[in-house]
Amino acid sequence: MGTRLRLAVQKSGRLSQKSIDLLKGCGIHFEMSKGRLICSCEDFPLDLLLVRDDDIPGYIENLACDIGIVGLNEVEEKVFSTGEKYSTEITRRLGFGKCRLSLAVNKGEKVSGIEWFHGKKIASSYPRATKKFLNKRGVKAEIVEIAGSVEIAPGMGFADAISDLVSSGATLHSNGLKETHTIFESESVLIRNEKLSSEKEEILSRLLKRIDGVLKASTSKYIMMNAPKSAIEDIKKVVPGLEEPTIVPLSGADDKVAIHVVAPESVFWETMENLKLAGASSILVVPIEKILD
Ligand code: PRT
Ligand code: ZN
Repeated sequence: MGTRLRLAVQKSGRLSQKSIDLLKGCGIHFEMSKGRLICSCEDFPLDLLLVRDDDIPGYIENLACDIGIVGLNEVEEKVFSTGEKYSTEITRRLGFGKCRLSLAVNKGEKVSGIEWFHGKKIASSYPRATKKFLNKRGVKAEIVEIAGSVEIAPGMGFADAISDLVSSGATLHSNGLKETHTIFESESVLIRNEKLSSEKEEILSRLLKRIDGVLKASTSKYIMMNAPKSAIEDIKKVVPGLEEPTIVPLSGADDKVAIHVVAPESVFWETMENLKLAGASSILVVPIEKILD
């Protein structure tokens, strides 16, 4: 059996399905069965290791796995905030699992600035990243590491503040807390160890080409419309990417053309309305599955 790349993904949790969907979009398929922690791919030299997200940065750092899909928050905490040398790199931002690590306090507290946290007790599952953030700003606080349900700590009188992941803010709100400072923004990322063999580098670069195709396609749309020739210049100004559209003659209508273009941003109703105002008609916006430049 030739060289295979080993990829760690979250076994079950918020990032699992999207990670698998991304691989499927890349044409990579696995036979997944309950209880199995390693799956081999038949149509690509890749093995999948299904693990807890907390363990993924460590696996990559120690070369137990070559690459991994994990929240940037885990990489910040387990690798970048340790103060030690590391050989983990962020290769791609994947755009799903977006959230932020934030400081939060009881709603009634008046927090004028970051100095408020000086001498306070902060509960967090991200003690290193929180400490790094506060130290940089000259704030010394006591950080108490707790694994889960961080948001109940202030209400129980166990801490003055928390630092926790936030996405909609509903959890903070329902626990009587308010966000005061963002420590960092997070999303799922593809990480790699910088020390891979040339055979593995070659497999990774093939995989990255496919991932880029899927990511680019997910943020692009294919737009088709009809328009009078005289409106082409105005239409080009409406959507980025319309500078070089494909223009196709329409049979039986000398003064009209069909315009086709891949637009690098989501096309919303407003854009379509603006295209119409510029003279376009029969506007069709369709999703793109893959792009290979
Ligand atoms: O079992 P395993 O250890 O693998 O999973 P886990 O339970 O540790 O992680 P999981 O599946 O909950 O989350 C995996 C990753 O999803 C995280 O590491 C983040 O990168 C990302 N992510 C995105 C989030 C959230 N959004 C999120 N909102 N992870 C957790 N939350 C929690 C947060 O901790 C808080 O309790 O959701 C609550 C806040 O949500 P809102 O919407 O009320 O603000
Ligand atoms: Zn976890």
